[in-house]
Amino acid sequence: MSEGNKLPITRRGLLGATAGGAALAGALGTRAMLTGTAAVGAATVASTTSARATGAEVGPGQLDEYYGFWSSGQAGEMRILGVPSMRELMRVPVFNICSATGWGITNESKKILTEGLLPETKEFLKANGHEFPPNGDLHHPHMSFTEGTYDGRYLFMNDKANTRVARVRCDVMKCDKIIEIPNAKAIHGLRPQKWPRTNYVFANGEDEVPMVNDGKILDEPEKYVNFYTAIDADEMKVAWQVMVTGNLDNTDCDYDGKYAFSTSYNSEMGMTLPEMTEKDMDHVVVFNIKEIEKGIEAGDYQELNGVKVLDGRKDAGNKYTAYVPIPNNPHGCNMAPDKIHLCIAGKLSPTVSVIDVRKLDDVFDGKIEPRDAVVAEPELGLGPLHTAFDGKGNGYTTLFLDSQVVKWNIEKAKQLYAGEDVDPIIVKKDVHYQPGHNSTVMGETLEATDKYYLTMNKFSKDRFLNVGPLKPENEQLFAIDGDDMTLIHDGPTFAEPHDSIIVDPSKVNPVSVWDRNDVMWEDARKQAEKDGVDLDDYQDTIIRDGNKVRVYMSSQAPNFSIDKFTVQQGDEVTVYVTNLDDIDDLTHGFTMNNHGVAMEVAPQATASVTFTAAKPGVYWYYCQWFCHALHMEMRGRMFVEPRAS
Ligand code: K7E
Ligand code: CUA
Ligand code: CA
Repeated sequence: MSEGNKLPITRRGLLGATAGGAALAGALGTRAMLTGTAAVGAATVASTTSARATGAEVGPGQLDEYYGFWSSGQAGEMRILGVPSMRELMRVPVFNICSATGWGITNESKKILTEGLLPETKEFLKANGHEFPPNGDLHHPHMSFTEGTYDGRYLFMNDKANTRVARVRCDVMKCDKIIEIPNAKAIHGLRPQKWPRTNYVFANGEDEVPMVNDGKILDEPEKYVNFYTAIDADEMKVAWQVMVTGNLDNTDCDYDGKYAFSTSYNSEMGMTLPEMTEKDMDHVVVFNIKEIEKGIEAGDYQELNGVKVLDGRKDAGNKYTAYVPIPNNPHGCNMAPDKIHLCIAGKLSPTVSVIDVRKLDDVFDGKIEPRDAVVAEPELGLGPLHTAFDGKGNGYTTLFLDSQVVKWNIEKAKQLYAGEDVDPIIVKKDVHYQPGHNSTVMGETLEATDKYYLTMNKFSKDRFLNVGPLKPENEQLFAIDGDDMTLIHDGPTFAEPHDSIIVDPSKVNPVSVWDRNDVMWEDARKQAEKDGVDLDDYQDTIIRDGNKVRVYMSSQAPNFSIDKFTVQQGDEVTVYVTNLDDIDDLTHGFTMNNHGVAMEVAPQATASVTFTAAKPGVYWYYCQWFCHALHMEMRGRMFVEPRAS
């Protein structure tokens, strides 16, 4: 080997020198090729080989065993993956603007993005040239529950960046509601109520601000507060809020409908890093749902920005909240499917604190101290962030600093806490690298399984071809149904899937074609009625209404029913497209050249978009979803006449 060909002596170099990228990919087989994990580390090669023997492989054309619903962090969308192949099946725009589907461009999506904003937010966004926030930070997607398990109706998710909560309809996999939460700032933790059903979605603000945040109080942290919010899940309206001491991070709730929980890493109410990490103990706030509902009935609240706010601060002297001391800047908050154990990850403490939720009645009755509800606190490793469960009494906790997952037994952790000489740790596995959230199949429901374990890693370091200074993150899937945890997938992901849930397909049943009566285009239907147009059975119609022009057309491969229309410079033009095709995959689109306009029109849907025809000339519109052999020909012209004046 000449000097120039010599590979540097690194793990990567050794691997490349022995096998070579392509040969290695071949050895890994089809499923690794499909998921793009051609050149991975030595540990993975061995693991993948054994995984193939477990039958976790999903061949071409085969369906996955499970749905995965993924967040995307600062990308603002929700993603749907197939598990175990980890193939990305769909992206559902929520808080982001989407070029492909027209989310944030169509009238239907703009309505959803704006109608739930607070009036003052609309005002200051306008000053920044926006109708709605153009970004979002989606951390926590969770499905609606009935009696402790997923019911396939909705997915709920938070936007930390703009203090919002969104709902996605599982029948069509589109967002139908987004609300901004008043008073609170930076909605982070989010969980739907598990029992008896998701009447509430619980969401906590992370950032502390003055109660009335109007600029009169600024750098006076002692006057800051934080809010915990319960949202009516059916109405998507805030039901109540509770003011708390300290900030809040992540939230979960029990399987009895009695309590909700939220971690606080800043019980100090510090404003700087040294202040926020000053104390050894922070806390978990326990919210007593029945007492809170009673308090509202009794009128024990103040109304703030249209929301009933109860005082649940530490010294408020009521039964709305209890504060359980927890070490040290805790983060993850995960309720075990045994209905008993709440696991709080210590983050700066190497421990997970286990709270027996059955003891909380006694805490609220003053019979025991809050800290007495802690029944185990095993030392698991450095930087514990989140815990997943297998329904077999075990927890799987991510260790951010150790770059490991630790599988441990809850019962043994309790025995250890009680003074017995047992080791609760079953196995530790390296993950690559710096894991945050994790999930198991149906793991946050009463139907938790020990099929697969997913770890969502913040860093990929040297695992993939270098793509520049911004690196992908990395996700790894393990089979956990054997004695060991076997790595079966290792693949990159774009920013930043914080969290995910893995759902049995028996719970989810999306339609393939829209129902013509869907509420999504209710406004278009009403406008059409006013214009004497029946959206379900109409002649092509162009309505002029002052300087407003409404163009109603249909699409049927490979044609728009209108191949040209004329407007005048300065007209406000609304184009309504109804897709008359009604078979799978036959989505059309409508893109108007040079107007920043594009939208998806899926089978049997109506979509509309409004723009100003500003400059005289000829403009072609076209279908941007490849629908037919003559898809390129699926286009037409808009003539913009100079305004006669
Ligand atoms: Cu741990 Cu926002 Cu759920 Cu990310 S949070 S990791
Ligand atoms: Cu219709 Cu492409
Ligand atoms: Ca702290």
